[in-house]
Amino acid sequence: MIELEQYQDRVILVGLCEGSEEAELASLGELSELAKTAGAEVITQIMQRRSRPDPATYIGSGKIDELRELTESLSANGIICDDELSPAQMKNLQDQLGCKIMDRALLILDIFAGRATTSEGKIQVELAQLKYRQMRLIGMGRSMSRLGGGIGTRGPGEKKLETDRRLISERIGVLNRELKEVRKHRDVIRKGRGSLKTAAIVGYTNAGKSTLLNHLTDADVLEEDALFATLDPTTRLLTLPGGSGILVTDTVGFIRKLPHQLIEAFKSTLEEAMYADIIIHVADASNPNVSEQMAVVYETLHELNADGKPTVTLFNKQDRIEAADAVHLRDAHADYTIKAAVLNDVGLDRLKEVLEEIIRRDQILIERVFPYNEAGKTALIREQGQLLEEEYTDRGIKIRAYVPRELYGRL
Ligand SMILES: Nc1nc2c(ncn2[C@@H]2O[C@H](COP(=O)(O)OP(=O)(O)OP(=O)(O)O)[C@@H](O)[C@H]2O)c(=O)[nH]1
Ligand SMILES: [Mg+2]
Repeated sequence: MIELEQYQDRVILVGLCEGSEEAELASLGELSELAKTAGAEVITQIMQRRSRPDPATYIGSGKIDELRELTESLSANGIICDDELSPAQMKNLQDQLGCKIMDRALLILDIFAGRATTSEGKIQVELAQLKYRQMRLIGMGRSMSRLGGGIGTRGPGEKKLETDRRLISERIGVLNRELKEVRKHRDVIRKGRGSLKTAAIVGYTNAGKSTLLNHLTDADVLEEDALFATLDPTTRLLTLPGGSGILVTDTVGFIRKLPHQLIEAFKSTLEEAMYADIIIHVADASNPNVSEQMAVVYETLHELNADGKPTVTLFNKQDRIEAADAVHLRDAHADYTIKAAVLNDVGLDRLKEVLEEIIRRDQILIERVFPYNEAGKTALIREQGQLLEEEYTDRGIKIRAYVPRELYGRL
């Protein structure tokens, strides 16, 4: 039997330091995690201070010489830039360095491709990959078929790596139509939920979103110390202490510089956040960059038109930090903030209370006696509202309950 040697990217990371050095180092640290997740070996990283990327080559010419020497002496076979490269930048770097040039967007797409399991997830990733490739056909086509493996060659679209523009746009058309069907289907499901309130769990990748859904309900979603463990949304019914129900959805995590092709393609998944009544934002308080990560989450929500909803922020993983470090955490976007360690069920009771409070804002308290021939109405209240008291008297059923505004009208 012939064993094919596994191709591995041995890469050098390249970042631009436009603002603070600390921020760029954090960003490069994350890029390194992404690269490892995608199966590459990170050999070293370099950083150049510039106010903005060189439009032709991303980094300056002196840095390119330095990089060429490094690549040779360390026998690296790839470069990963921390920002999305334009097709021209990619081509020029490729010509001048003679090795495989990748960027952050390509890495993230590659990881998503490896993680997609449902047909919806696969369609979305393939679409995002094709759009990314379509833009860069000139720069990447030949080199990718020559290298024949590693990052950028994985995923649902792998077999269709032909560099034919026409084929790619035809395929994009097909995928777009498939996605439209998926969206329609999701729409129907959403409408079928009736007047039940919905909450979307959002947050930076690896913050603990899936762990939260699992500990609130018995969802059994994969939780893992890895970037982008979850791609497909999972929705479960959570019954709050007062008896009312709320649908909670766990979904894909955010990251800085998330490729716009992905956001575009993942709209049908991310719509769960767009249509939710309440946002539950999980932040990893033990991460030194938590403030920046939270900012990224709000920017992405804004891009999705999902901002401005009642928001609860969980400062998660409190078990990992000293109490003194936690005092400084603030979230101006949130209506409520809760210190939590969802892995140990800390903060969950408070979260449920808060969710109840938010739902109640939209509800009206009624106290009334319903004659026995109107028992159907009391059933509706039990289903959609929050029953506080129920008493069977000779005049009928005496009820004290919170009911949704729409239901109040019908009573
Ligand atoms: N120490 C500690 N670890 C936690 C806590 N909550 C979650 N984790 C861990 O954090 C890691 C990521 O958790 P997930 O629930 O998979 O995170 P996620 O936000 O769903 O991540 P993605 O799906 O990748 O975006 C796992 O290893 C969890 O066990 C916590 O309260 N304390
Ligand atoms: Mg998850």
